[in-house]
Amino acid sequence: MSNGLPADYDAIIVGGGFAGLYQLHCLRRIGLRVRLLEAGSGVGGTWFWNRYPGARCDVESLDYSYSFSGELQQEWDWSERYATQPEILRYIEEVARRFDLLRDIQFNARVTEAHFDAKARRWNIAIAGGERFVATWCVMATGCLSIPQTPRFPGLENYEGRWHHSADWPREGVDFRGLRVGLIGTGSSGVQMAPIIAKQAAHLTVFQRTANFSVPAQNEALAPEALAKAKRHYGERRARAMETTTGIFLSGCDKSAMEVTEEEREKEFEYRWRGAGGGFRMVRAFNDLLLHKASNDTVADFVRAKIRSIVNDPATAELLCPTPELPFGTKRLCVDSNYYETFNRPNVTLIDVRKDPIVEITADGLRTAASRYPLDMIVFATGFDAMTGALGSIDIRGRGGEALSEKWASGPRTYLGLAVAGFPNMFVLAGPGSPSVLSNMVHSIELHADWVTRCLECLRVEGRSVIEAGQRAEDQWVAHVNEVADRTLYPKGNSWYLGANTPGKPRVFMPYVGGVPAYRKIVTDVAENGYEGFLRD
Ligand code: N01
Repeated sequence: MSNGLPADYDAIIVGGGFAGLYQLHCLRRIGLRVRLLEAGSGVGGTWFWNRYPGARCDVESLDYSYSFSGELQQEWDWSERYATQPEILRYIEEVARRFDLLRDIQFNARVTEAHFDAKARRWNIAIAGGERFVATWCVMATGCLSIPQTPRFPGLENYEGRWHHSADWPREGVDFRGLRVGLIGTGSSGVQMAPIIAKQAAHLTVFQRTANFSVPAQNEALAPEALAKAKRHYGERRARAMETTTGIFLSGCDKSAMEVTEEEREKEFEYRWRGAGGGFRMVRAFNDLLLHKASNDTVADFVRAKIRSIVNDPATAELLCPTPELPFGTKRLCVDSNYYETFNRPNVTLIDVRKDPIVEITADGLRTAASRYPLDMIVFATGFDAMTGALGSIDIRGRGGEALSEKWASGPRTYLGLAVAGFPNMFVLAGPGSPSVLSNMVHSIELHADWVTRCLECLRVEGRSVIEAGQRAEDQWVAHVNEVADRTLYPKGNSWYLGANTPGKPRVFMPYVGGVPAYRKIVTDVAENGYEGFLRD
């Protein structure tokens, strides 16, 4: 803005994680002038911020990686089945370097405002500090889990120890040695962290409000021969993954849990728990675990029996067992390495804060309704304002000044999860209304970024400069997203998929549960039919 005017681009991309980086690469390839604005001081998005001990992906590295470049795919060597945060961050940094992306990225640039000027047909965008940009296209690659949530316990400001949130972890790391550490939250982040903190801290107290299901990752080093073999068949692996509901290469069983004998069921669950590589394979043990309660109960009972067999103290084991009100897998399944075993350590205590809620943070620790817990450090693994939080943190205004936050006051409304009626020329990548967090995010990101790129190319060829989701198409899509979710057990779990973890948030199932192949066909058909449901000018 050296001449006082906003910097002018064809496209602004907000966010420098997996989605934003690939979108930048694609849009540059079709010759657009693009600026990517990133709030952090480096690339990586979620993998930049979530540096807590034990952070690793719950999707296997060979799948949770870009497929667009055969060379990258062949030349990058993953060291473990489930990559750690540092390794994923190194990978993303390598992608930025290899494709020369950094020159178009502005770091420490938190977007605060994006207003559409209908007359000029352009987006006016501002970042914290006041710098302004204008662009024809605005792509929101802001992530689904990028606004951390720290509960507003009274007294936190007077706490004399140190506290950290899992998603805003100090870059220099944290030394737990000799400390009495309190960990609040037992979702994926808490479950990954607890075993590692327990090994270092003098004492770890885990404050659990809801027990969730966790299955072992069965993580292991990827031996060079295994990696070489996987790479020889990478194309096949990707193709098979794309035909699964989640876009992840995992073998599934095509039978109902009710079709087989109890012995066969146990054998299948045991195999997936132990032998087959752990993780989300358990969800694929039968084809109706997330559809029918009776089938779901069988896997829920299996995991509860495992917890009771691992945890020595019966009262602690019971407390770790999810209650029947939470169907297995309806809250995101946790994938762990030695989580339940951690509660057999003499320096670990589990506290039920559902029964005895946290009432305040004191200068020297934490107080529940019935007890006091002196703590040198508190770790919040309390999650995110998921899926809509990042967009909600930007003042986004569409045609006529309508605020996105108002339009979404009763839950997010999109057409295909890609665009919003009333907000022309804005695209959302892998957000609400698309398979997103229920799928291999990297696959869904590539699908969306490719779709947006092709769309902008078509518009250019046709000499158009505006595209907007039609209201009717959006209404029909929202109804479809809800209807498909209601056919499953998902809405029965009080999860962040529903916004249930954020006080005051409307209870709406946000991701599209219809599966990756069905979704890909829908968005491809829409494009091939001349962007059916969109208005173009
Ligand atoms: O957050 P969460 P997360 N008092 O929302 C508790 C991805 N991820 O950061 O269930 C007491 O799941 C809350 O309790 P409750 C993954 O998609 C992936 O762990 O609301 N407790 C819950 O136990 C994941 O699902 C990976 O009753 C409070 C916990 O905090 C998503 O990120 C790793 C509380 C929050 O769990 C989010 O995971 C990490 C309060 N006031 C994350 N408020 C992998 O790839 C909240 N809690 C493996």
